[in-house]
Amino acid sequence: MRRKLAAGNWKMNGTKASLTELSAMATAADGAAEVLICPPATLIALAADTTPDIAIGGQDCHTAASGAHTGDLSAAQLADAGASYVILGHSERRADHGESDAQVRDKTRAAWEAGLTAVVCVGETLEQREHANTLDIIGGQLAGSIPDGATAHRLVVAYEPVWAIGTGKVPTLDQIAEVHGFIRARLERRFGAGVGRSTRILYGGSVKPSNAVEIFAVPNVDGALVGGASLKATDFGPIIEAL
Ligand code: G2H
Repeated sequence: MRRKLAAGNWKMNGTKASLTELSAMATAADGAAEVLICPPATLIALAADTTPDIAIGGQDCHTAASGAHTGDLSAAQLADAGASYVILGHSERRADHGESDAQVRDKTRAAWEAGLTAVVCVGETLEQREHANTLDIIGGQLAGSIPDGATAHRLVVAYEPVWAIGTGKVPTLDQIAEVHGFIRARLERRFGAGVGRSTRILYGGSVKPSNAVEIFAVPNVDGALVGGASLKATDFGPIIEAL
């Protein structure tokens, strides 16, 4: 049985004042679904201290455990601040910082060593979808970004079509079903049926209260990675309740 997960990615948004949203979000959670918020790193410790009912995560980590890497954060530091998850390989990291699949794989390994669950993101661009090689792209990202040794406890996969992120455009339900089914099959093939069937696969990209119910009804959708609509409890609360 896969426990549903509503994950909020605050990206570079939020200040200490934003944390007042968390208690209202916790109210929407009835305990059946898991709620995760990944705030900017400046807020992780405070968020973890103030809201025990919500899991807290980072948005990136370095491949190394410590060292001379100005401005970076290690997975161990995220864990020390109270994080239990970290988002890795988000398309904004891949585009803005040139992150490769191999780097995402090494970061995932570092996250596991620190005891964090990695939310590994994959997704095609519009050009890739229009050239009909979406599944090839996703297959390559999965193979390159996830290290050997995945378990359902330490891995969550997020399918985020790049063209749907922050644009208001959402794939059809059939398109979501096709990619999530493909990801499930790849996880089963590589890690075995037990791990493959119990690993959660999230959909991400312009999830809103108005489309959450129908997206969550798609086979192999175990929750969502939500950006803009995770900043306010008035938006994220109904998404949590739709799970
Ligand atoms: C995709 C998503 C969160 P949004 O990046 O990871 O953002 O919901 O704003 O499209």
